[in-house]
Amino acid sequence: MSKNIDKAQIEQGNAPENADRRSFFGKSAILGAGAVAAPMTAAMFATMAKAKASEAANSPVVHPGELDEYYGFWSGGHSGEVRIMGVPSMRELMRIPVFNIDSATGWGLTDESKRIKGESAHLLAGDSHHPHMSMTDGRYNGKYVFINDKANSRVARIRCDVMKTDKIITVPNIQAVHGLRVQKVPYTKYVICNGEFEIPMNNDGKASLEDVSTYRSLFNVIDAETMEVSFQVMVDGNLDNTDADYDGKYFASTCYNSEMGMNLGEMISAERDHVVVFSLARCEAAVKAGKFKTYNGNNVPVLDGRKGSSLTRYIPVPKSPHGMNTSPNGKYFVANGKLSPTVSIIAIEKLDDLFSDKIKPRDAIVGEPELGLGPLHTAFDNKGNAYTTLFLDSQIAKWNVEDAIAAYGGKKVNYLRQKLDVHYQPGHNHTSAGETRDADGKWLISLCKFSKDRFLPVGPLRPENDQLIDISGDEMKLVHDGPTFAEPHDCMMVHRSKVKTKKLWTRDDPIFAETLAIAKKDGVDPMTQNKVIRDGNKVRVYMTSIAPNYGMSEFKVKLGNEVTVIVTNLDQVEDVTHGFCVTNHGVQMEIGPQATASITFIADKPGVQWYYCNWFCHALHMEMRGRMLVEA
Ligand code: RUQ
Ligand code: CUA
Repeated sequence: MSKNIDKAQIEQGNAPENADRRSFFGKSAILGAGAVAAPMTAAMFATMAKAKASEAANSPVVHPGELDEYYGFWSGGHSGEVRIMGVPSMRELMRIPVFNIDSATGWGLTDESKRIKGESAHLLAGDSHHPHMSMTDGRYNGKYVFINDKANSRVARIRCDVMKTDKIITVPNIQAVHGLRVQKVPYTKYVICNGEFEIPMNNDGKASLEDVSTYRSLFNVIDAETMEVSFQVMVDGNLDNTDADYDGKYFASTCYNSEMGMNLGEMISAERDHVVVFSLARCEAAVKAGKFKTYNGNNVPVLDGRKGSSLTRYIPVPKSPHGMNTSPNGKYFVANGKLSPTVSIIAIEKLDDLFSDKIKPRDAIVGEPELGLGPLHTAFDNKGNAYTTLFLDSQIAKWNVEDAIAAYGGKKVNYLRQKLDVHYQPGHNHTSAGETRDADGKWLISLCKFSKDRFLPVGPLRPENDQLIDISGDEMKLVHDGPTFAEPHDCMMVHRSKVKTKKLWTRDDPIFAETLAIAKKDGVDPMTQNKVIRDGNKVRVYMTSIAPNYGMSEFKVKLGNEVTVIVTNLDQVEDVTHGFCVTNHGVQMEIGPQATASITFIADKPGVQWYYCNWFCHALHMEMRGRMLVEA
C-alpha cells in the first residue's frame, strides 16, 4: 500500500481499520487463533476530525466511515427493546433486548439474562416506553439508561459501559408503569415513574371489585442503584407522564381521568384534570417518620398523597393532559393538553409558595399558550424555544416560552414561531440533550406514529416514521425520514463525549459473576479448563472458545439430563463475538470477547446433536462446531 493511498483512505475514515480487519481474518485463519489486536487509532482520529467538521455545519450527512455526534436511545415500544441510533445519520447502531426475547444474544434464554429478569423471566413480551439516562447535576452522566415496561409494570436498567440490561424489577401495588424520568439534581438517586391504571388497594380479589372508590394510581420512586422501590405515593386520578426539576426538590406528573371513570365517556366528562406536584423532602420525611401503609403483602411504603395531603399539590389544568416536560433552564414544568389545544406552563419558582399555601394552585400557572390540536409532548432548545408535537394536526409547533408567558400576562405578542408538517401524527419529540442543562438546539426528532405514503408499501402493517429536524437556524427544517419498527414512543439524544463503552468484557463483570461462582463451586477455572461436571441428573459443560474452535468438540450426556453449557470466550480481539447454538433445541446465545455465558436446557432428543457457533467470527466459522452425544 503506498503512502498516498494510505492518506486518502485515512481521510475516508475507515480503510485502515478494514485493512487490519482483513489481515486479522487472514492471519488467524492460518494460525487458527485470533490473538491479534486491532489498532485503529489513526482512523479514529481522522474520523473524529471529520465528524467535528460536520458538527460545526450541523449537517445531517455522515459519510461512510464517519461517526455520529450523538448516541440516540430509542424505545422499541411493544417490541420490548431499546435501540441505539446514531444521530444525525439515523443509522441503527445496536439493539438492546430488555423486556423481549432475543435469539441473537440469547436474551431471555441464557441463565444470566433469566437471573436479571428474575421473577418475570417467564414473560416473553413487553412494551417499552421511555428511555432516560442517569444524570449528575442536570447533565447526562453516561452510566445508566432506565426504561419502563408498561405492559408488565416493570422498570429496567441498562448499563451503558456494555449496553446490556443489568436489572429488571416488577413494581408492586400498581398496574402499567407509564411515564418514567430520573431525578436530575444533584444526581439520579431516584428513578421516578407513574403507575397508570388504577386498581383496588389491596388488589387481592377479596374486597368489592365494583367499588371504584377503592381504586388507586401510585407514583413510584425507585432507588437507581439498588433498583428497589423506595416508596410510592397514592394520588387522585390516573397518573400519566412525569418529570423532575433542576433543584432536586419537586417531581410533577400529569393526571387524566380525575373522575375515576371506568370507560371512555366517564374518563373525559370533567372539564379539568390536574398536574400533581410531589415534594421529595416531605415524602422522604414521611417515610422516615413511618407515616405510610403497606399493601398486598409486600413492605413497600405507600404514602397518602391524595388531595389535601401535605406531600402533594394538585394544579388544575384542561382535561386529559399528557406529556410533562421540564425546561432545561430549570424554570418551568410544561404540561401538554392533548384534548385541549394548549399547554400549561407551571413556574417552578412558585412551588415553594404553593406548598406553604401562600398561593392557590392555579397561581402557579404562568402561561397557557394555544398551539394547535392534540399537543402531546414538548422539547426545548437552548434559546428559550419550545417544540410541541400536535398529534391531530400532524405538526410541530415552535413557540417561545417567555413570549407565551408575556401573552398570558396580557401583552400583545406572538409566541408562535413556526409550524412544521410532520408525517404523520407525532407522539413524543426530543431535542439533542434537551432534557438536560446541555440542551444545544441542534436536532429535533419527531416520532411519528404513522408513515402511510412516506415509504415503499410493505403490506397492511407499516413502519413508524422517525423524522430528523434541523433546529439550529431560525426555521425548523425536516432533513430525514427514518422508518422504524414498532414503536419508538420516546427517545433521548446524548452527546457521544458522555458515553464510554468497553471494547471487551472484563472478567470481574457482575453480569456473569454468579455463573463464575457456580464454576468455582465446581472447581473449574473457565478460562483454562474444559470440563464436564455430572451432578445427578444435571450436567454442567464448561468450554472455552477461541476463533475458530470450541475447547470441546464433543461431550456426552444422557437422555433427559438438564444440561448447562457454560462458554468462556478467550478471544481478546475487539468485535470477535462467538455464539453457541444447539440444533433443534431452541438454544442460542452470544458470548462477547472475554465474557462467560451459560444456557440451560433439557437434552430431550437422543443421538448426535450438533452445536455450532452462530456469530460470524472467523474464516473457519462454519467449522466451529461440535457434537453433543445423547445416550438413550
Ligand atoms: S407516551 S407518545 Cu406519549 Cu408513553 Cu407514548
Ligand atoms: Cu465462533 Cu463463529
